[in-house]
Amino acid sequence: MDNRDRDFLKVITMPEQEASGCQEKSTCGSSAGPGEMDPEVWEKVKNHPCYSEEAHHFYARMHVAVAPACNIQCNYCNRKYDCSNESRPGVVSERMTPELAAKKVLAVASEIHQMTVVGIAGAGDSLANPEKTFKTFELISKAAPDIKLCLSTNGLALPDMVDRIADYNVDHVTVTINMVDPEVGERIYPWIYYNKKRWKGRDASKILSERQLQGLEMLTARKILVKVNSVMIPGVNDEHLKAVNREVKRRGAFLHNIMPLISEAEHGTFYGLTGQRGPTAEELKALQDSCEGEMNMMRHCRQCRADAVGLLGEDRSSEFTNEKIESIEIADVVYDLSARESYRQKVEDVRDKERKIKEMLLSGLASSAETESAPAILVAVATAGEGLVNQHFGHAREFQIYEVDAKDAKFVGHRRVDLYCEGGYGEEDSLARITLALSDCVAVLVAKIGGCPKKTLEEAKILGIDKYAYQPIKPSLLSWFAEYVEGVREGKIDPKAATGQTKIRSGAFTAPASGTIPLAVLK
Ligand code: CLF
Ligand code: SF4
Repeated sequence: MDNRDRDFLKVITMPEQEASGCQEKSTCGSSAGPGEMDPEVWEKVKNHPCYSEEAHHFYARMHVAVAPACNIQCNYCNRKYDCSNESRPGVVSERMTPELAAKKVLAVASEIHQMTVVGIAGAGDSLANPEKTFKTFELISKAAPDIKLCLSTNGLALPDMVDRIADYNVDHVTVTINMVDPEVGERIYPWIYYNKKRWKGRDASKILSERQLQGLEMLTARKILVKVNSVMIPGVNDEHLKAVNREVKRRGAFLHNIMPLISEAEHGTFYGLTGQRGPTAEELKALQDSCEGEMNMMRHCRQCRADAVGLLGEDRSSEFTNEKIESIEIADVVYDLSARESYRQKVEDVRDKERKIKEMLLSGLASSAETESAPAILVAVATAGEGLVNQHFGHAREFQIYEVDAKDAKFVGHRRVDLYCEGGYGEEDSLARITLALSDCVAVLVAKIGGCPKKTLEEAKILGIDKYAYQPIKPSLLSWFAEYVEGVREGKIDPKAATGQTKIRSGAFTAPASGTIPLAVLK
């Protein structure tokens, strides 16, 4: 049991009188729990970190970059880098053979027991490389039968591949759909390669859109869960994504993940070179909010790389490079299925207890009429996982953002930041950037925070709160909301929330990250 397990158990054995909480509105979508979902669907999503917001606190995924080729061109992609439909540009993954990929899966699974899903999300399109993709699935399902298989595709080849996808028991498919109108599409896709021919302009987008929607219908008819990814491109498809949302919902998509365009000139993409900007955090949230009434929205995507390994908020790919995997003797890899199963059982016990504790805490929270009518606020949380406020401010590489009112604390996104505390010393430059990244939040809940960063944050009207250290996130947020409203009423808290159009820093954290993410993103 590591420190995080101990922290969590400390909380779930917390005496009742230490707890606080209020009425939690039942949630839907990727944040739903077992009581709010068809049991068959819950079985499929409960351990999948992308399909369940709750699961992403506990379970990890890994990608194997076995699919180098692509059959379309997106204006936000530079082939030098990974497929940006499901990863971020600017980082090149190591390409691998199906055999090396299967060996890597065994090596990672024997070390990271919470790794439950293997996805193929690049470096090009998984279904433009069907032999490599399906060979990889075949080898993995033989060697590691408890691991769920997942793939991501642009959808052009999808209708021809649905039978094979079903044959390999792939329960989760992501299709990137950025438009349902070829007029919009021709501003996103300069060409596609289909039926041995290169198609351009509106014809290309028409074929692509028809194939994507047909593939989506075929998958949902077979009860394969489909997540639709859409890249939000301001001025090109931002308003149009509401129509996309309606169309994919109508065809049975389970989840819609609207991701921000990442577009930097140094990535050499068409959009990067022509100055097309990505959305701000506020614009992205507003679009996600407006689609939420229509269907389940994913908000915890980290736009990971095509060889990402670990929990969604981390990336341990540097521990499992091709060179390291090649040097491992397969006979030395201990793939202990029962140890993995018993680990998962422990996690499920902890999740179950956590749910009960949350319900107990939430039902004990009283809220006044004043609290009930107070407007929602944004609050940041420093967490290392397991749904707890369990990270020091200075150790956070990202903050989770929750929208909180009297009834609900809803996960609405994350903000990636530079570490404030490097080698025991606070970095002033990092602090300035963190303050900017949290500028629309009124508080940040942390396990611990030093006096200096706390003062700087407070000058920007962001309160540093450490009284909920190692407690479950949602009840802590709801409890603090009541205090906040009270503090404002008594004049102890200045209600003026800091605001601003916060620039998004997207993509997966990569171990030695410095230098790989342009700081200009935050300037
Ligand atoms: Fe990978 Fe995608 Fe499967 Fe997840 S990622 S193939 S569904 S296992 Fe997840 Fe990463 Fe976002 Fe993708 S956080 S980019 S949504
Ligand atoms: Fe690039 Fe992926 Fe688009 Fe292909 S589908 S062009 S790899 S972003």
